[in-house]
Amino acid sequence: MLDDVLALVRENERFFLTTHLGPDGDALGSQIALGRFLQGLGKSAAMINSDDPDESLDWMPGEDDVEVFDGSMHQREALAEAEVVFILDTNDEERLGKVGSMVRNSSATTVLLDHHLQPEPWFDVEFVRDTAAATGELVYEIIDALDPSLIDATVATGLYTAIMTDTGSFRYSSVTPELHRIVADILERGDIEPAPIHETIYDRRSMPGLRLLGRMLNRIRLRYNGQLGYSVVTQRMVEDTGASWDDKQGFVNYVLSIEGVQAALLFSETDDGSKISFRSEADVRVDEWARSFGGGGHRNAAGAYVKRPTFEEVIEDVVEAASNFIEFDNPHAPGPGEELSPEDEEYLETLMQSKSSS
Ligand SMILES: [Mn+2]
Repeated sequence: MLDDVLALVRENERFFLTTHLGPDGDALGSQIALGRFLQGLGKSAAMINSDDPDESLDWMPGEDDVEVFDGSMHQREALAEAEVVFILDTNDEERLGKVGSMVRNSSATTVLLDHHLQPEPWFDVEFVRDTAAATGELVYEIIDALDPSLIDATVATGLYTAIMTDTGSFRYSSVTPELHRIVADILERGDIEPAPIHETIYDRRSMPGLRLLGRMLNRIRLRYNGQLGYSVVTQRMVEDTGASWDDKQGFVNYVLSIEGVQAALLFSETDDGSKISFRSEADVRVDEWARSFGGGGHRNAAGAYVKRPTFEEVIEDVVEAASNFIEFDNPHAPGPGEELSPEDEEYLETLMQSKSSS
């Protein structure tokens, strides 16, 4: 509950903040905003994660205060001395990486600030709302209740980035008039402009990244009468284009943007299996479907990691399972783009490639 969190902030002096592996805009933005706010209250706040954030976030003010866990003495001290540990934007020990078990076993009061479904049971205090647009929204509520005058440009940039990135730039169903009022307050108090933040995050695609996007778009397939779309990023595609794995961020949204598509999947090939991103339109849920493959997440955005011998097998299994979780309209009628078999498409793609390279 919010009140419990407010009391903990008022009554304690030493805080430790951590978030999930591969910190995204919401994870890092929420962490910096809350850490900076606590420091503004005159408290100590160590920000330590198991992993570096995505490169697209290295410009964020306050990012230098966030450390990657390296086992050093001062980091261990920071955790040992902390009275309160905040876990942000994940409710899953494993997703915290190396820091996970240390945090779970620490003598501090552990506080979960999060908007994912089905939290693990080990947190002492939970401030969780799965309808919140972002963890950043919850952090704003804490700050707003304690001392909103401490929202400076750093806090504001963190909160804005958190909310903007987790709402697909304010277009998901989690976006409400109230959220816009919160964002307006953040912009005013921090005296920051939104445009440069959007540009730094979204307009920094690399050429190899765009080529990878092109390859991914070429491989999109539709099923269930055009209501399910899926595509792949193979290790070969990444090597051929010279792209990095980070470049595929947001790719699945292109698949979901196809007219008629209600649910979209992106399969990324890894050394020992497949990483799957699930996305869906507002009234279609994908979280249970992801969970059935050992993953989890939100109603409209979830993920899973499947270790299987062949990539193709994973794709087949997950696509086949779709109809157990989603009610498609007239699923067996052939939809647009379903006339060619994957083999035919593959063959045409090879033809096109040999033409362009000759
Ligand atoms: Mn989030």
